[in-house]
Amino acid sequence: MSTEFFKNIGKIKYEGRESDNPLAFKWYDEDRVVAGKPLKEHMRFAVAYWHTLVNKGGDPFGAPTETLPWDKSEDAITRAKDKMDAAFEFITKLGVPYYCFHDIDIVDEAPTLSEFEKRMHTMTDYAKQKQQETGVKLLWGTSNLFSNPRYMNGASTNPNFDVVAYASAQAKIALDATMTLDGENYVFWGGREGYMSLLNTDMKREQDHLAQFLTMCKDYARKNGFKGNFFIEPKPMEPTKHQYDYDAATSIGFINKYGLQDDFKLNIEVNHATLAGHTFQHELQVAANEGLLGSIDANRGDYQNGWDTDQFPIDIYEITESMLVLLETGGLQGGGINFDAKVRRNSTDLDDKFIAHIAGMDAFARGLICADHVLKNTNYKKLRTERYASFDNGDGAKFEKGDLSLEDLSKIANSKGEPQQISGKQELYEQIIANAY
Ligand code: XUL
Ligand code: CO
Repeated sequence: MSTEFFKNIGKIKYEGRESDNPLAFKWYDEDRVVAGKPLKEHMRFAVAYWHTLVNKGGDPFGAPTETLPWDKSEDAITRAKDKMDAAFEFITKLGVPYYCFHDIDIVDEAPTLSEFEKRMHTMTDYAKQKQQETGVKLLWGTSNLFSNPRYMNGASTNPNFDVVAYASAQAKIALDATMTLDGENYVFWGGREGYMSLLNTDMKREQDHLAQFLTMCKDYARKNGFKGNFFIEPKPMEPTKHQYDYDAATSIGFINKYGLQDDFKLNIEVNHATLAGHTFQHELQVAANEGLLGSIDANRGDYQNGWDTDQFPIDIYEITESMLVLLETGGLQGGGINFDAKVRRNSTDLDDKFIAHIAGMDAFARGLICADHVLKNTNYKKLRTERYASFDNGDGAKFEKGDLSLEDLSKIANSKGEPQQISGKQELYEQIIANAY
């Protein structure tokens, strides 16, 4: 029997909207059917290992604030096993079906690559057993190719080939771990795949190298039977000044340019969208329009400052708009909703981690329920469809089909004269969303 780390917390239950118990769901009734399927199937929630089990609240201005009871042993493997016991206890008590990890979240790096690989084998065996015991599954694995100082000039985009080779070897270990654990997807977030200064950077060469690296990883995993999706996670900056996977549109251009469209989709993160000067819903829509909306990293930024704060999602209005995109475009392809979010540095109780996830899960459930209500019981869809009615027949329909020339349009415009002014009715749409709660 492993140690119980979250001692005063039992299985989190759904108690409904009237409950004032902070350790119960108010909206996330996992079996409630919304838009044709249970909430748990829409959401496929995941716990992010790095924020909830690893992060101790250090920031550039101060030391860690949290003492994690599973982070005590002097021995790397014992410490990793304790951490994994805590992870599976947390995930099963919360009732979340998935988790996500970076290789070095699972176990510390070792002095050599081969020792690290050995550690990873030990820990994937341990994780496999834990998954079998609990039914918890791996939504995605990834490789941390940005924290170690060796990656200060980039990983696969490093100007030094030796670093590129090292990064590739590390990615191979993480791909192996993901496959051993039947991971459903694999993520590439290129934290340092970008530049700090264009002066010392051959951008085209670096982007070619990034594509080469992604292609090799994909080929290796496919050859070894991996059937899941590869996701690129866009972010415009931080830690680099400029990250190559800047936003959804840039990443789609990259995917198409390098012929990766059959295997790669996007993992859209809220705070990355806002850092890029977009809304979350904009990024979802851009990805969905291309058939590439794979997965979500759920969090939120602080809208008064401009960095990646990774706060837990709580903004129902933003989430409702986003869930509208999700419902209208057919949902996530292969992915789920991973809480890439951390409790604040001064939230130091162990139950804060539960409270944060519960509030985030409730916010997403509530947003989805509201979005479903908007689609089913309001004028929202009809209003938007009717805005484009002039293209449904006549010359508008001919234009859409490509049956009119510029001269034809000139004739039409001259005969019709000044177009009628038609209101965009933005406030009406906003009222509909605001009244859905
Ligand atoms: C960093 C970030 C990463 C990725 C995985 O901003 O979002 O945690 O999700 O590497
Ligand atoms: Co993320």
